[in-house]
Amino acid sequence: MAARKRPNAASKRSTPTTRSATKRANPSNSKSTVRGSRKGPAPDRDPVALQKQGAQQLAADFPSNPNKPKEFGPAARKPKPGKVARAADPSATASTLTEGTASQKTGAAARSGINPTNDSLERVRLDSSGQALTTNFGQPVADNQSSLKMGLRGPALLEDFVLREKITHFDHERIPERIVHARGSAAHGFFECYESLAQFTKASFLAETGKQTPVFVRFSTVAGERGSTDTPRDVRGFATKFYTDAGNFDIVGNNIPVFFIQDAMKFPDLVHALKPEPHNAMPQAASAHDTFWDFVSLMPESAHMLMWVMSDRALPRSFRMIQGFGVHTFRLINSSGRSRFVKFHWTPMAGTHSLDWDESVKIAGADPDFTRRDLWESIEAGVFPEYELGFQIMSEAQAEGFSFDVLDPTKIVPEELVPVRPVGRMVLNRNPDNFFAETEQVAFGVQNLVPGIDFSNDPLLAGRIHSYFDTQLLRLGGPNFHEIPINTPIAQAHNNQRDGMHRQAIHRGRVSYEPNSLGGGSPYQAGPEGFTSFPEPIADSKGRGKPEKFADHFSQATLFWNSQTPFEKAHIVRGFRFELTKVQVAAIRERTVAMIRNVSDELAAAVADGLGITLPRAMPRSVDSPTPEVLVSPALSLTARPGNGDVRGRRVAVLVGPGVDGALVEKCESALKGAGTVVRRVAVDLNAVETSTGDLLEPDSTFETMPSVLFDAVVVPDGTEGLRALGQPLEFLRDQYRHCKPILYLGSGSELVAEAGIPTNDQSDWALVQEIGAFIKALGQHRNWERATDPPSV
Ligand code: HDE
Repeated sequence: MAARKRPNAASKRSTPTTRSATKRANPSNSKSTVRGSRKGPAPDRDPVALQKQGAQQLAADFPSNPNKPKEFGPAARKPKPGKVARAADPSATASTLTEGTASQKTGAAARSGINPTNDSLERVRLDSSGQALTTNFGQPVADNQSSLKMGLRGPALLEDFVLREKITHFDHERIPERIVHARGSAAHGFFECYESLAQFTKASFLAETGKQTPVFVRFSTVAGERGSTDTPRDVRGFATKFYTDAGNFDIVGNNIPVFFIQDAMKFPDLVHALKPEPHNAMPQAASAHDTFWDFVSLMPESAHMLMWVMSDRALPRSFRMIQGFGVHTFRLINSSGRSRFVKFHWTPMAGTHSLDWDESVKIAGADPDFTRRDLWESIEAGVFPEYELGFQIMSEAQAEGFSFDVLDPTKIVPEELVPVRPVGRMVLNRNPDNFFAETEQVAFGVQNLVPGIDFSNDPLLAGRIHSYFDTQLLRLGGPNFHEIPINTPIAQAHNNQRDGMHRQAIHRGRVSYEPNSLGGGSPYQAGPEGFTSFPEPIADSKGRGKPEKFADHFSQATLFWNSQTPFEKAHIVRGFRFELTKVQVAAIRERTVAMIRNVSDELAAAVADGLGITLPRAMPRSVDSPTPEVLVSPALSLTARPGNGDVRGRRVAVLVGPGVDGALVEKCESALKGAGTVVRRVAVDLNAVETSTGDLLEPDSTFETMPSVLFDAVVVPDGTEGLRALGQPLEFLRDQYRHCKPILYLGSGSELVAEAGIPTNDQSDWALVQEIGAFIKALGQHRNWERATDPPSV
């Protein structure tokens, strides 16, 4: 190539001397300049020369790859940090000598060592107040009402780029929904560490007392599609992204501590069996159908999980009231490299509380957004959901001695065997600004680990390490989903990955490989400060199959059953009975009952009775159950975590009709609001009702729009005669009673209650009260489940 010309832009940076310009026209002279030839121009005056000299200096600083010999043999176990050199002049690593040429669009050059895409969400939050409408490319839109036409009655024109942009964007608004956990709701918050856990882990977010880490949490149902109801019988996802200063750490857990299957190989089968049947796409968000029960009854390792799913755990009253579990065993690694096994537990401060099944079904019609609304409204009202994180920490040797395998995700580690140690608390104190940008686009993944935490060899976990990253590639449209603001870490991300769909970062420089010398070695490998996998010694032969201890499918299902209170057992029986009644193929029903005979004869007999079948012989077991360490674990009952009695955010109905005692209503409302509950006056319609003293009382809602199932409790004040003999208030009260909710009746309100068939003389029913203080206390205890009969008496 002939002599090079100095680029115009570069000439704008400085005013070159005629001599240096002439010299640069001659490549051989330029070369000698880099070498520092006395013949060349002064290097500090010539940008091109300076850049070359810088590159030369950087390259010379790396006569060889200093880390290469350390990649082999025992030295490889302890990776060293990469070598870094700094250029004498920053231009040495620049993409272009014109990087300082600023405009309103280009802005200033990159700040050294900074990835601005890792800044807070503030950088992309957008407010259009007071702004004129524009196209996506900023052209002001004069008319947003009509498309461009040839004449007012004429044909629309193809040149209407404003219309086409708007419609095209609209056509592409949807992305594939999550294949499971499609329906969810999320919130921002923070995690606060109680005290340093450095003894167990080098995870930086657990290193200091009081250290706070931002989090984003998404709760979900599993089976239903994105628009499905919030209250099916289902597992709830509880996925937490910790934006730690050492990178993102995700606990992608559930509200149930075990899973249906033991190996990732079976996950697609499980989900195909659970989801709506492929020929007719029914039923939506329900496990009560043939294919699900066909599959699980042929997979007896699901027995333990089925017990949890048939219990009230699968019908939570609120996301604020669920536990969360990492399910798999993970590892904690401390700075000396010592590994211990760990299980993650979230415990809600508000206690674990559930809905009644009949109530769940009715809520699905009355408010399909029930738990989403509850989460949103609680946070808006300043009632911030709070959870405590706890760790069950055990040595590998200790785990080795258990009658079950801690690598088996169908097993818990009973708390009586290894206690849960509280390590911090999480508060959710901010709703997202935009559902799609944040809740829909958030990409959780079990592969998001930080130094100090590592995987165990749980074979279900292994499949998940692959699956979560993989699924985002399709769902979020390519390999740069980590740059979607909700997914970016607050820790700095620097690497040599480049390009791909929708790339946001504009990388500076010409180096996108490692090792390099031209980038001064950066970004360099972190060495001991970086994530290091636990060097677990393994000597075994390759093959498929499962360890022997995985073959016991029933002893922990039995442990769960034996640890339930009588009302919880009754609800589990009802759960199985409901689901299996919906199953059309009798042989599948029988097979399931044969399976759960291995859990408990009492359970199987009650279910068989409800199905009208003779108790079948127990299904053959893969092995005889080992002798378990723990026979009853009170911690497994929902009643073990009643919460702190806080009633904030609970919804209370006050029934009002003509002749009601207005003063009493206001007195009750004031006490209830003082306790932080959400109070609504419910009437036949929205017309003001005339009180006993002739005043007017405005209702907030009606029996039609806000039925009983949308309230946690009801107040029936004196003077409700006007509601007697009306179907809606009576139905309202019957449902309140049937769903075991607290009922406060005052004065002649007792007559309306009695008319609904509610036994007002039942002294043992602590949730049927006649005094506001006792009512608020009962509300804090959630429900009087002991009240229920099967079938319901009211
Ligand atoms: Fe998931 N799971 N899962 N899962 N899972 C997904 O990831 C998968 C499993 C869980 O709010 C998907 O982003 C496989 C156990 C939650 O965004 C997908 C296996 C547990 C969420 C996926 C499992 C979970 C998901 C779908 C067996 C409890 C919602 C979309 C090997 C510990 C996260 C997505 C959110 C979501 C795969 C089993 C919890 C397809 C292959 C066990 C909470 O990647």
